[in-house]
Amino acid sequence: MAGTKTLTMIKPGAVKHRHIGAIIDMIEKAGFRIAAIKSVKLTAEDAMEFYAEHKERPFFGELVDFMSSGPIIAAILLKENAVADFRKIIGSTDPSEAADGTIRKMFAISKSMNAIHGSDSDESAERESTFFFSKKEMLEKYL
Ligand code: RTP
Ligand code: MG
Repeated sequence: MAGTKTLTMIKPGAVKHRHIGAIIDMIEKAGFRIAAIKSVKLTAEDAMEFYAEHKERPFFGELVDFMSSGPIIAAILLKENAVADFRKIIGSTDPSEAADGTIRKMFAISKSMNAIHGSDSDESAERESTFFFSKKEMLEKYL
């Protein structure tokens, strides 16, 4: 089934401030199923690989430092139209522009430390899921 999967990371700031439970609650209440989930700490090399598309951007160094600064939660989420619907509930990259009730509006500290990631396309969701999870871990029993 196309368009049913997205990959999220609860970023280091939100984990440090103990917002994991509140964020997962919002994700489930929005209709997503958690197909796989783990706590990991990225190395700087991991973060560079994950965000390679941004390597020429001025914020890349800051992004890599932040994403490797502490543990994150990575999860595969399932829902129809998952990529677009998830980006709606996380809100704009910059929390000052994020709509009320979105995860970034509630939990982001700044544009760099913006609480959560969501894949930007079905292709990214596939690549990012494989980055974190083996085939065995990718339970798709809800599909
Ligand atoms: P993400 O990939 O993390 O879900 O975020 P996004 O699609 O909303 O934004 P993207 O353009 O892909 O940027 C990736 C992450 O880089 C950081 N960023 N900092 N300081 C800045 O100007 C800036 N711009 C982007 C954010 O952490 C953003 O989520
Ligand atoms: Mg992005």
